[in-house]
Amino acid sequence: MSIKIALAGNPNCGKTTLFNALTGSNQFVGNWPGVTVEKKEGKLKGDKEVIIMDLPGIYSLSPYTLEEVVARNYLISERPDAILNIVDGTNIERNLYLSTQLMELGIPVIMAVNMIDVLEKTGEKIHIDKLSKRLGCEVVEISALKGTKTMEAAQRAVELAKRKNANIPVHEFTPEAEAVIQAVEEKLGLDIPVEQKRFFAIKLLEKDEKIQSQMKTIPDVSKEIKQMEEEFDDDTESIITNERYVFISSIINECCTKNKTKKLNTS
Ligand code: BGO
Repeated sequence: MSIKIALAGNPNCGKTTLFNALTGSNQFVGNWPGVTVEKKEGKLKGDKEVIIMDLPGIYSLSPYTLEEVVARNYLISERPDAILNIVDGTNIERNLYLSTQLMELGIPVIMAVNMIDVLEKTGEKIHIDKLSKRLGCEVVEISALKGTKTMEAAQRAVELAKRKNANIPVHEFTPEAEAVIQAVEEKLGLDIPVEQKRFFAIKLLEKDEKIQSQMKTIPDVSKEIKQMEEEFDDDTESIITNERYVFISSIINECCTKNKTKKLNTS
């Protein structure tokens, strides 16, 4: 049986460079069914049993762009064995917004922090042990361009896929938000496996109507939405976005340090 690893990340994070490095000429390019979004998959160099699926570059798992919908429908319905989440280390705060969402899907995630060659030059440091602990997932530093640790990242994704252990999201929003998410989770039907409940509960709270096509039973969560909007005096989508950014900024404060003395030498 082959192992499927999905490559997910923001546009410009180096995903194509990594995909090419991992698959070489073993690539198949087509379109996602019904849409003109490019679909690329390839076999991992040296291990033909491992399929790398290159998802479209996206900033979020929201329903606003074709790319986001294609990527999340694939992740939800096809359920790859693991997600290799590539993040641009020079822009990590923005990239983690997607990462926190990927980790709610109940699929094992490993994070590859890319552009490490640039960080070495600027003197910025990402403390990957701390980052790994805060996110509850393995983290590896890579340079897709230079080929540094790219194969190691893929091998670790394969090992993770074989272990089949989904990450348990360690991040928590404020207790008030968590209580509402919990209440929605309890209303979800048996068609939603336990490890995916957080993802679907948050999507329902965000009033994401497109997600309903992925669910057999759709609970009425209008009471929970009203409660949350009254408590936070905002709309639920903005509340959840804000909760994510608060969590991400606490991670950045703890895990990233800038070196003010070193400057990027562009020559
Ligand atoms: C150009 N290190 C460095 N330094 N650059 C990297 C790395 C890395 O580890 N990984 C990727 N890049 P994509 P998406 C470019 O194309 O893979 C660079 O969108 C240029 N092009 O080389 O395309 C990579 O698939 C002219 O840069 O990302 C590429 O996720 C001048 O990041 C860019 C400078 O990589 C995006 C860069 C004509």
